[in-house]
Amino acid sequence: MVHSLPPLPYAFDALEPHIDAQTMQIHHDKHHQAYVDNLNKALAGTDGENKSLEELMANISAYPAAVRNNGGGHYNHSLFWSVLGNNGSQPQGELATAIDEAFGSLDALIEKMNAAGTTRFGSGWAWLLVADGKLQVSSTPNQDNPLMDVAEVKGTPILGIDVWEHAYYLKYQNKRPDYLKAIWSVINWKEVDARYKAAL
Ligand code: MN3
Repeated sequence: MVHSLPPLPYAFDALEPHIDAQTMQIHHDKHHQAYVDNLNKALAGTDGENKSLEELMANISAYPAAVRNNGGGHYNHSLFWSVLGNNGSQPQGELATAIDEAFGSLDALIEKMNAAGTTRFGSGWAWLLVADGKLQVSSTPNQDNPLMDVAEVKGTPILGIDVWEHAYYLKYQNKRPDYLKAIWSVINWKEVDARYKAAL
C-alpha cells in the first residue's frame, strides 16, 4: 500500500474541552483511515501509484472521482491534525505581520475563516492559503483543497478547518458556528508558521 495513516501527534483527549476525545478517535481512526484505504484501492495498478499526494492534487482533474475524494481526504486530514494542538501558541513574527497586512488583525482573519466555514453549504473545508506570496482565505466543497487544479482559489494551504458534520456533531450537533468559534483555542500556530515559511 502506497499511502498510510499518519499517527495522531497527540492524545485523543488533547483538544478537550474544545474538541472531544470520541470525535477525535472516530475522525482519525475511522474517517481518515477510510480515506487512506479507499485511495490505495483507487490507485492500485494505475500510474497514480507512483505519484506523491501533491502531484496527484496538482493534476486531480485527470483522475477518477475516488482519487479526488479520498486523496483530498487523506491530504486534508493529515494537514488538519498537524495544525491542531492545545499548546497556547499565537501567530508571531513574519506570519503575524502577514496576517495583519492581509486581514487587518488576527480577529479579522478568524472572522473571515469562520464566515467561509459557516457559509460552505454541506460538507467542506475553510482554508488559509498562500497564493502569489500573499495570504488568502477560501473554502472548498467535499474533500477538495487549494492544491487541486480544479480549485476556485489555488495556492498552498497552511491552515485548514474541517467543517464536515463528522468533525463536530457529537459535541456541537447542528451548531457549526460554535465549533468554529471553539477551534481557535486549539490551533497550533507554530505549525501554521512553519507551513507559511515553507510556502513562500
Ligand atoms: Mn473530516
